[in-house]
Amino acid sequence: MLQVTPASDALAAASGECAARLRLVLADGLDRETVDGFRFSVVAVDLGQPVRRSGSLLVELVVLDANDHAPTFDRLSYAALVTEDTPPGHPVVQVKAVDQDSGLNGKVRYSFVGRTLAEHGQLFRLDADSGLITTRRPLDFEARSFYRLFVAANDFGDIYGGARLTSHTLVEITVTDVNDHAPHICLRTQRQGSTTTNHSRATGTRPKPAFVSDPNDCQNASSVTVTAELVRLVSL
Ligand SMILES: [Ca+2]
Ligand SMILES: [Ca+2]
Ligand SMILES: [Ca+2]
Repeated sequence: MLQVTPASDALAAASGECAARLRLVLADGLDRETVDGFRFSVVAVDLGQPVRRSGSLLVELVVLDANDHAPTFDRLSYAALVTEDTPPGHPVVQVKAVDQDSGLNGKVRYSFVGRTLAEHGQLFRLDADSGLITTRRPLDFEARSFYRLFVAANDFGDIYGGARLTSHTLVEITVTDVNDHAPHICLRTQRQGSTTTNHSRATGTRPKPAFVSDPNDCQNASSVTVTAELVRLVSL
């Protein structure tokens, strides 16, 4: 990859009267992430007679970094399940991106993209350094059971006056149900035609079949049907 200019023959021809100029030029591109340095010797030989003499120069070349890599997430997207009774501050999922550059060029900082931050930033928190997503507030399956969060990973390439490189990933969070709602019973009396709830039925009235609702998911609300039938039998 490296060559010595001028060539050794030219050096030898010029060495009789004055020092030759030595110039190193790149014959190919460098990649610090592949090879971050070179160490070699340049040897100058005269044409002396009867003995040729030589001198050498040890060259150590350090390849400095350029911000030529964007952070790369270890997955195209992330998915997590979380129960709705998860307490605030509880970890939900952790994203991870790596950047092959060195120093600040390779340091990764995570953030929600603007729209995600505006829509869900009050509910979810993303740690800028670790990529850990936690809850800020209690979740509610009955209010919303699915979230799509768009996360950006930035390096710090702009610190050196260059461009900051960015990658994105998608985090899908599914909130699962817990049985956090008791069935709500509504009784409609014949006499008043009015609605009472739970244990507030008036004495002497004959209720029609009860209407029972449960905002929980089907599985957690399935026992409501049995309960409702019992209420109706007792009432009749
Ligand atoms: Ca980088
Ligand atoms: Ca680099
Ligand atoms: Ca529930």
